[in-house]
Amino acid sequence: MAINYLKMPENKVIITVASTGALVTKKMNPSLPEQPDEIAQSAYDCFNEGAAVIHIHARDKEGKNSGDPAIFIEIHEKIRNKCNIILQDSTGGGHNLTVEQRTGCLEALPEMASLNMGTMVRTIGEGAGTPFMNTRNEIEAFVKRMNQFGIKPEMEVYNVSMIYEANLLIERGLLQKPYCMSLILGMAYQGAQEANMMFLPTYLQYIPDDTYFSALGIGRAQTILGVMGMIFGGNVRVGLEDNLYFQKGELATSNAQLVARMVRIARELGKEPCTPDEARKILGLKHLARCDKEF
Ligand code: KMH
Ligand code: ZN
Repeated sequence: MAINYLKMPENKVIITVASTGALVTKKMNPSLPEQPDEIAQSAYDCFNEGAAVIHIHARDKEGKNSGDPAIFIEIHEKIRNKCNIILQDSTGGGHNLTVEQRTGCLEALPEMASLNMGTMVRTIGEGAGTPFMNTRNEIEAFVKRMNQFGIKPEMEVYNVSMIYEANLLIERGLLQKPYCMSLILGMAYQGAQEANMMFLPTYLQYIPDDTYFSALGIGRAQTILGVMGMIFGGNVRVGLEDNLYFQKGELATSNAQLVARMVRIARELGKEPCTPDEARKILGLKHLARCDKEF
């Protein structure tokens, strides 16, 4: 079988930071940024360490997941006042949001948005036992909405069968090249692929041609999978959304600490982190109103 996914230039890697998430709380790690000022500061610190993309979740004033476009706009503006990191909003939302509410962030015109590629069941947190709904029709509706705005989907693939859903979207002409895909191992959902590192090469055998991938490991798998991802010519996602610890028994002190570690490892592998503008070019992002600031 030919393996034709797109490899990054050998000396480059795009680092995404997932700063906040939907399942984790300040009680679990007091360094988690939840409010717009905190998220913007974290984005800036991560940008300074080498992150090119920030994956954003919004919370209301009480810390509950929110799909309110006004909060996303506030976060975007606060980040844009500090740096030109690529804005990627989450349409995954959280257990308390309807599918409709999860599209709210798209009104805020991020440059990218996550696109979850299948339905699973939550196993932890307040939403344990409830389905994380992403039916085929819903995936299609999300992507059509993104296309209306010129927002690039970052497909979130939690198991090998979800690659088939990506192929369907491509067949229907709903995705533009290059495609972007997070390959996830170890998510705490029933139906998600466990964190066995051998699944990374399996994913890579089957992802569509013309796809750049980002390796996304949960918990302790974050660092190991990130390193493997870079070795296989891919990109990496780190951050407190996916991993609250710096190492066993030691909470991470910030998102920037996790980014800095991945950048150190990347440099040992002969790779420099892409700037946001380099990443925009490689990923073919459209120039949307919210990147209209000179830096
Ligand atoms: N928590 C990640 C494994 C989303 O926000 O849409 C997946 C994620 C999905 O970030
Ligand atoms: Zn997320």
